[in-house]
Amino acid sequence: MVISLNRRSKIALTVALALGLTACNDAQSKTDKPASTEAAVINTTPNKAQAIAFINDAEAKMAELSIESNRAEWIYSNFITDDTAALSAAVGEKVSAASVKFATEAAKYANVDLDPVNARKLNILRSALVLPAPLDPAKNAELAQISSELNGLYGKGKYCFADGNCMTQPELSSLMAESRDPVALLEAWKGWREIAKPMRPLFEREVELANEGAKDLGYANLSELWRSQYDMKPDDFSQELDRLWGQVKPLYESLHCYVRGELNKEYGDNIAPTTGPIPAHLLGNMWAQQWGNVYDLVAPDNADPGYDVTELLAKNGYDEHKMVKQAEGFFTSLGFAPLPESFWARSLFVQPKDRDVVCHASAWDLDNLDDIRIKMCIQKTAEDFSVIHHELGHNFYQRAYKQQPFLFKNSANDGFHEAIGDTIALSITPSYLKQIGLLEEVPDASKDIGLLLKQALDKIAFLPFGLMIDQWRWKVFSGEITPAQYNQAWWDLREKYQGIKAPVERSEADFDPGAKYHVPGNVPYTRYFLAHILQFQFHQALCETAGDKGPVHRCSIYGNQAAGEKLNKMLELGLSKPWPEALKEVTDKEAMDAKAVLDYFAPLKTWLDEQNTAANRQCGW
Ligand code: X8Z
Ligand code: ZN
Repeated sequence: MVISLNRRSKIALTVALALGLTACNDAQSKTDKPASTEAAVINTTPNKAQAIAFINDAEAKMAELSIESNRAEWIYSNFITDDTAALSAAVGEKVSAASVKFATEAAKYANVDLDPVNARKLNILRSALVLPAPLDPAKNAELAQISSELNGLYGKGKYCFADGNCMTQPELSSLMAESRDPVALLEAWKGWREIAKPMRPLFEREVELANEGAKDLGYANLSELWRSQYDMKPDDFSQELDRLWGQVKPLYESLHCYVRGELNKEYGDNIAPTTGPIPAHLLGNMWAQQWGNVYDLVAPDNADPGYDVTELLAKNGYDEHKMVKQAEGFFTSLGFAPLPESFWARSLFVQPKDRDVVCHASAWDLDNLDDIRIKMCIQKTAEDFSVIHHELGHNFYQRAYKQQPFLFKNSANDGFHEAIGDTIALSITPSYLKQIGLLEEVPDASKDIGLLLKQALDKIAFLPFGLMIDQWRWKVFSGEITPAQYNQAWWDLREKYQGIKAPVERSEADFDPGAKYHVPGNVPYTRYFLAHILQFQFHQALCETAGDKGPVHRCSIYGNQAAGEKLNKMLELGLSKPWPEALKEVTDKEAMDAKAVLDYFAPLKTWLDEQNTAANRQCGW
């Protein structure tokens, strides 16, 4: 997977060894000196050579361990059984012990004056952990086991309806997307959340152990550690998020107001009232995180573009493989090399009928070189066509930075990794669909509001969701939210940020956060909020590079090699530079800025406000 240091893979071995040798020779010459007062001082105060030797050794060991870990995790996620869970836990324990050992040791060199590359690597060794185990080996083993078990509980999750029909997560998600029957929607919504109840004690213990691990490493708690991974102070990062959210909040509120009003027309006052938070089961998505699936319910009367990508895919005989091939074609049109044969042979595209797999889409880099793959239970829908681009964005990023040393084989910050495929998917415009033969006629400019509304239902609706998950987790980690308040605090934040409420009463017997993959999976979520800002910055800048003169929501960079080159310049940096420098490669700016989001949706914002005023809607909740 692309997720963290604990879940990555092996380095270009030659690079690691070369670095390791240089440092080893250097360190060797120091220790070979006859004992003297000077040598004694060197022994107690670590010097530069010792620090570099440590970094190189740690980097090589982590690189090696990552291959073993990736293989075990790949097999576990593709074949969930008690045995593969045990193997996953065992390797997790090894990786965790090594990364905690190196992170602890790295602290010893904190005051050594190092060159920027090694200083950065040292910092990565110290802080790039998402599930730090306590130093106590028994607790490390316990944490690894809990982590595997939580993943398995999510992957194996099913809900069986009264008629005996059992559904997995992708099947329940399709129902949530397609059904307009509030009773069926409610049952699927409630049913899926049953799978999370048994996670609660495990999650509580996981938090306890990982917090202890974070403290062992010198952080106040796991929240501080997670927020330390953005080339700035943790509290400054929190403020940065507030700033970005402040920029987009008025747009979200206009959208919320409009959608709530339209849902009321469909479902009536009892099910979808015109005031207060929107019931979470009516928005076309299991978590009410993206609302594009209810576009048909809220589409503008005169500005609907008149096509549906799901239908176009079906009409043109697209199966799962063809959908991925088409997405690959976008990347190659920008100048990226095609995916290797092994990608096609080893990826999982279709949900197997005969076994439990983790269906949540992911991209993997098994050997940190060329063995890239995706694992996804693809549905033949517009939504999953986008998700495929998202996943391939990870794979093309991984391949672009494969020449970097292991510790820099990652994105500039985690939001960048999540933004690349989405940036490409923003170029799936009507003219692109025409170019690839899916669409016959490009709708004229009078249909722009429809196009923008569809996009906003996914991208703008997502923003507060992308933010609130870690607002909840950070408070859980810091102890501000206690286990007795897990579910109530979750819904308080859902209401505060999203203006969404549970459709039925919930209690502390429920554990609704566990019904979202990234909570049992321990994947930080703020990355997706950042990605939803960054992708608009990237898209705007790349369209400019491509010389596109039209409105940015009509721009597609398909086939533009200059845009591809610029993008690649940023991607190949990996994590070797602070993220503002990487950002500058594409955007010429060093700050994240939601202005690009506001520019993109400017005509829609005006239209939404007009609609809300005309309908005399009381916005807010
Ligand atoms: O988890 C994902 C990707 C894999 S990194 C499919 N996403 C978030 C989600 O599904 O909740 C992409 C958008 C947000
Ligand atoms: Zn992703």
